[in-house]
Amino acid sequence: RCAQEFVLATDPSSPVVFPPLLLRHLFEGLGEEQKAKLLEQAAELDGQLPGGLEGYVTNARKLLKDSKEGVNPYEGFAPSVPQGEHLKVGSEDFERMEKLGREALSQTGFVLVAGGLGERLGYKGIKVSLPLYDALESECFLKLYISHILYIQEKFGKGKKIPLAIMTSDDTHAMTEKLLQDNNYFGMDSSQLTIMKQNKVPAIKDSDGHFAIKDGKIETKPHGHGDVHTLMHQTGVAKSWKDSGVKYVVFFQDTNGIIFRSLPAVLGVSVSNKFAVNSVCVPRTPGEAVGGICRLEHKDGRAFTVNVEYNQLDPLLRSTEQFSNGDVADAKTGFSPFPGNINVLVIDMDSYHSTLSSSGGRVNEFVNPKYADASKQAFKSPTRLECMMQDFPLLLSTESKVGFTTLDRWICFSPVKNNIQDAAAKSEKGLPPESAGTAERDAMALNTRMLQMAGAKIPEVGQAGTYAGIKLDFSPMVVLLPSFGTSLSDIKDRISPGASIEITSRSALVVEGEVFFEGKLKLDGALELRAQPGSSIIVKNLEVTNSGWEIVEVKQDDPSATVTQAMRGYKVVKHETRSIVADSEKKVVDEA
Ligand code: UGB
Repeated sequence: RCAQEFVLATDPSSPVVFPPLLLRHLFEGLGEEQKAKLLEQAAELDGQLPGGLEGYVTNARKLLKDSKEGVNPYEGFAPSVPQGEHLKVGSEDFERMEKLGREALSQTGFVLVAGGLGERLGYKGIKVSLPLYDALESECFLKLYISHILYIQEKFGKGKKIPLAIMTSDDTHAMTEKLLQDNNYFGMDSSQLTIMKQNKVPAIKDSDGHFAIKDGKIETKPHGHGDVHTLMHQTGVAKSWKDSGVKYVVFFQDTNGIIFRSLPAVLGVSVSNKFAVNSVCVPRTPGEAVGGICRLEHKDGRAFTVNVEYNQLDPLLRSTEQFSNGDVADAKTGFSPFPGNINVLVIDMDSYHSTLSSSGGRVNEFVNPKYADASKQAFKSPTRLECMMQDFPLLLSTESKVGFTTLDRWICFSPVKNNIQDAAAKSEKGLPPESAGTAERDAMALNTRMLQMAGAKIPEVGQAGTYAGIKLDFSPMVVLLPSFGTSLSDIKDRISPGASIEITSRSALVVEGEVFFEGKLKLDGALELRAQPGSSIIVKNLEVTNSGWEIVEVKQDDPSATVTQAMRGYKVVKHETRSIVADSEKKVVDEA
């Protein structure tokens, strides 16, 4: 059938045989050489797609038909608010979960999904190369994540290397490899790191599932973060991690710089509840671009707990009697009743591995075409099938326990997703701006609160201003680098019960490595305490007063502003800094 209907387009002796009708339209008007090139590309795509080109097109046609006919993917399902764990940072429960989680860290592997180009952010480089803090340019997201893993390995790894897998894409692969190589893998042993590249999938130009052509080739587009599960299976990473004793796999996103702070507690929740999948959630502002976790129950008895993506939540709720107002706030809390999914998943390895083996890790695909007109035949621009990593629970057997952990937003979620103009518009509407500036502000506020909860006297309010339309109330500029500690318990371990730490609102403090506060610290200005690997600093008595650091507005057209300063609308100017560094020794600071 293939030979008859399709090979007419190419050299009959070609060993490449494709399903009929898939590509024939692409060959119209092409010369033999162009046809051969196109076929070569098609053969490559055919090999890359788990179900081949035929599987891809078959699913695309079905999904496009459903989309054209307005089929509701949740037809027959009633949504309700699911039960889950709610943890208050600093509560007894939180402490208990952190303790449990710390014990499980040596059996954990981490997976970073970093294939997204970040079109909403409009940054040319890879997002993981961005600095979280303006004052510390070298502390890019990737370095922060790896430093947290190395800290965890050192303290809780029980001599084991903790593995990290990074999913890249054609858009990010070369730049990610270069960033790692140029920086010597940020201190990580390359043997514990795996990079898995996701492939793009054919773009589709109309409701019949015809592929789009660009520059003589089949146009391709990203397939979504759901590819991570297929890759964990295909590359054998999941199996080799399981064989080496990994019991929990943590998936996280590219620009959520604070996420590691909450992971030990979240892991504890997975351990204590024996969750197959545990999604980290935050109270969700209605209308914000995070999915909502819903319990979906069908009349026929099917029921599951899963993320409903932000563009689908409102129509789903409106189609019901109970939530007929759509995606609106609960009057009592001011938040959506549905927990907001921040796409951090902790998956139990046994469930993960067995589900990958039975499903190949292929999560549900969906399509979201923007139609050119009411006939719903052609699209404004080519679309493609996509998939999401948070749909993994749909592959699990029904008896698996799927849960979630809702945490205060400040301890787990502040990504960099939007360019400064869009962020300002979101801020205006009361939605989280999710910009470079808000991520930095939130990271410093988190560090400040952690010090406070560990016993320091430090106000939560520092400098405030409006930068490129975004109002930012900063805390003191506190940076606790991962080598100083990850979780709240880690930070508490650094401060002796008898220590007295007083920091003023205009102060800046950077702490790196094995630093211990045993006596008095009084800070009114800027101080850096940096203990390099193999050294330590013990603060017994220290008083610092200087002119410190200042947050200064940067105009969008200021030619002297760096790209990352323009993204924030401000920069940190360092007037004066007291710096105490230990290179290889134990340094006791006692300036009484
Ligand atoms: N990513 C890939 O690795 N490959 C891809 O093909 C695409 C993305 P976005 P979005 O945190 O607030 C998600 O684009 O649309 C990586 C959830 O679906 O930032 O904001 C990419 O590099 C949503 O429910 O996702 O939506 C990045 O690390 C909510 O949780 C990650 O995937 C939302 O994130 C997310 O990519 C959120």
